[in-house]
Amino acid sequence: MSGRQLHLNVNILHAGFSPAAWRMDGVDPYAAFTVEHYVQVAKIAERAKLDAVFLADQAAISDRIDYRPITSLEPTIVLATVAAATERIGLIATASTSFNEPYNIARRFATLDHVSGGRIGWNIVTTADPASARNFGLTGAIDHGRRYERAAEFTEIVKALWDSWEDDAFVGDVASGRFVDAAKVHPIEHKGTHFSVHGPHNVPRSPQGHPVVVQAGGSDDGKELATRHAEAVFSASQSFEEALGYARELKARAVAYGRSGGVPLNLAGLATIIGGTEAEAERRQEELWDRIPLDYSLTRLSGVLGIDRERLKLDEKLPDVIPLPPNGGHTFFKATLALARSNDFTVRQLIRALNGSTGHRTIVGTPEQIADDIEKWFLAGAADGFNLMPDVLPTGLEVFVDTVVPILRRRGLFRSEYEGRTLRDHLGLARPESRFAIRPRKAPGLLGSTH
Ligand SMILES: Cc1cc2nc3c(=O)[nH]c(=O)nc-3n(C[C@H](O)[C@H](O)[C@@H](O)COP(=O)(O)O)c2cc1C
Repeated sequence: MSGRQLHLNVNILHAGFSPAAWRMDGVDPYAAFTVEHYVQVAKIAERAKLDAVFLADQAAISDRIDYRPITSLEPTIVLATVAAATERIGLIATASTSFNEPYNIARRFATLDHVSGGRIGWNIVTTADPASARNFGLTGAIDHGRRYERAAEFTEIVKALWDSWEDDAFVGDVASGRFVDAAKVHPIEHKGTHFSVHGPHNVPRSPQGHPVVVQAGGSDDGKELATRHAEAVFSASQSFEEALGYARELKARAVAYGRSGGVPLNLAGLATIIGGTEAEAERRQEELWDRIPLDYSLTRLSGVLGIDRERLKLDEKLPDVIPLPPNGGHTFFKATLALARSNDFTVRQLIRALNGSTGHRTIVGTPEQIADDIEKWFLAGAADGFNLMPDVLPTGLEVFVDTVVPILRRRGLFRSEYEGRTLRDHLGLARPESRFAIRPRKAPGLLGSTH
């Protein structure tokens, strides 16, 4: 294939995006806690030549564990196992910049890049969730601006550490006894507002140079971070117009920042409920809906909107004024509110439109209808690809790859074979050069350093 390519990524949201997924026929309710589940989904994605699988993360029970599975197993460890069981599929793990240290993250992802043969991506999140904050010595969510400021510095350090070994630093000359050319291994000597990291990294430069840097969070602060650092973003827009506006702004900001090549790629969240006919898809949606407790959905909605649950009256509209929660997530807040206001929904109708879940857009329809929608968004530039969230895993993904992907192929939109081996190859992203190789410093390398 040549020209712009559609990218398809699968969000392995435990048993599926629907809160009722774990209760559907044939699903193991415990699947989210077993690594076999993630391996199985990744193999289906690889069979269909999708770009990557992705794991979100939270270091807390931040959902109603009494009602549905949660984000639980640590993503980088799960994906190391998935890497061993697959060959080509990309693997993207979330790691929060608020509750980690840059050196650990640089090391963990570079190691995974070596282990997987260059298939790893890091999804940068800042974590709005107060439950996570309470597990790290805090009483509530960190201030929005401050956590993004920390994220920017954090990411800069991680990338500098990944650069700290030049590509040809390793010598391995048995005859001369020279193992590494130490002049090509550089300290980074970072002293900033949040961190002080001397470096260099203790992991040699990995196959991709940098694991692919992805970012999730579409507030102004989030867009700023993406503009500077991300090669792809996970976005959440409920409407085509909203998505187009977001995509155009993101690309324009990146160009103004001096970046080119269409980055960051915009991977829009897309939840799917598929049926052979429209009626069948709607029946499946009903079947899921019947199994979602309203109590769960109301708690979830009040969390996203940052208002007390008691203020949500099922058969009334949302309160007229709902202020942006100061330290909460902006993207899902705005997408959810826009969905409610533009359709004049009652709370019950809103929860229904969200299929009881997050602020991600859901399509309920036939494979043709879903392919049409994907094509429309892709060709108009509202998305460069999609972060797919099948209703139930693995069955919803199996249906997607067996029915929607062939249509996308027939229309010349999606690859039939992988053209490369790394996640960068799949996403069409260039391999970055080490900043130290591009701009050699006057200071000597590791051995000669006085620091
Ligand atoms: C699509 C999307 C996915 C996200 N995934 C995670 C996640 O897995 N873990 C996490 O801690 N935060 C996640 N976040 C939260 C963001 O990192 C951020 O903390 C929150 O404020 C939302 O970003 P925004 O305010 O820029 O919209 C996600 C946000 C979005 C929009």
